[in-house]
Amino acid sequence: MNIGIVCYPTFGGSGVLATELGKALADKGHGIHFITYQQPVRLTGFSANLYFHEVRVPTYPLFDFPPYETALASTMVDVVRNNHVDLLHVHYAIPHASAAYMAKQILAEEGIHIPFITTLHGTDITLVGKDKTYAPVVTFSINQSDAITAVSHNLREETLSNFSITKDISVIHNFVDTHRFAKRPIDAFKRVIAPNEEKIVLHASNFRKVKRIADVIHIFNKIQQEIPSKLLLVGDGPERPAAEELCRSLGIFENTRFVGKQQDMEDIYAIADLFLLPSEYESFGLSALEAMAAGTPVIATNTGGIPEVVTHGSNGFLSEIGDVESMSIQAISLLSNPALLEQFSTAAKEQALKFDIVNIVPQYEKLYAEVLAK
Ligand code: GMT
Repeated sequence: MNIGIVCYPTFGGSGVLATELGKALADKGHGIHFITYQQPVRLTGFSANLYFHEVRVPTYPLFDFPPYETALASTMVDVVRNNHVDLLHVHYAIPHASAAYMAKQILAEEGIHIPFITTLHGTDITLVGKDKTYAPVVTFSINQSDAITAVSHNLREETLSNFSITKDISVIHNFVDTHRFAKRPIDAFKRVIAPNEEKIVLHASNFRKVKRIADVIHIFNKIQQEIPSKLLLVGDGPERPAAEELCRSLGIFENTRFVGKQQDMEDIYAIADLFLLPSEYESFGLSALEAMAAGTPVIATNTGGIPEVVTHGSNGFLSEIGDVESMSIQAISLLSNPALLEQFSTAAKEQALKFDIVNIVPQYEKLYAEVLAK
């Protein structure tokens, strides 16, 4: 099959998932055409089956807001016309689903039928999508999709309760390449972060409000009072300056390390003892799954799709949103008990296997075949 994948090219979960899906499909012999405004961050290395088509958005003095959606739809039309693309798979509804609908209508005028699948990832539904500024277009374009998928049962329910959806939504969970993430720790790297063999507590995100970074820091503050430990913070975003300031005001800046956006996440998860994800909401929590694949147990909130990934008391612990006290107690109980930490680490790896790339990617291929057979 030749598939056009539309996604955000950034470090966010939807872009990462879409890129990993495209790479896995290319490895299986499909022709994959990424269509987005810059090379996706995880699209590294060469594959004969992978193509990247940049969406260029010409500026003009009249445009206070350059019309990306129009440029995207036009690029989709061009890529489909010239590359025998069989279907479009758009990740994150806004504005990708409505651009795909527009491209589909334009191509229909030329006698080309191009179905499109929309994968809902989370904030496109739970935060941005249900804002009334966007909701009518989001609802319409989701309903016009030839198939819809959500990354968790929770996100499926959220979508059905917030929008008038007239079609079925299939659940296809996030996935991870467990082989790639089961790496041995690089000792030299570990010593840079924890020179005196301190425990390494990790958080990785886009530092948005929904991630509750202040909770990460307050949890770590309590941990480091009991256990020699370091906090490694990966990623960047609007909440980072406030997070750094909070570390300074709590007097723990020396024990924290903000390393910004990183490519080789498998090396980072490999050196971590514990992963913190105290989010307000996660449709799934791809970062938690990647941590688990590396054998790192997760302390998270009992929200959204996280309970579909993290099992309380087995491979991690789940608490109510904002319950910093419980999350710190659970973290300390794990970090202070090597046998328990090892048990949770083994269970985390086993749980990640359920979401292995080899189990999930065929679900997308099956859906593609069904859509094309219609
Ligand atoms: O906020 C993020 O984590 C980024 C966001 C995105 O759309 O790029 O991630 C969402 O999609 C991921 C992949 O499907 C999910 O694993 C994340 O849980 C989800 N984030 C939220 O729901 C907040």
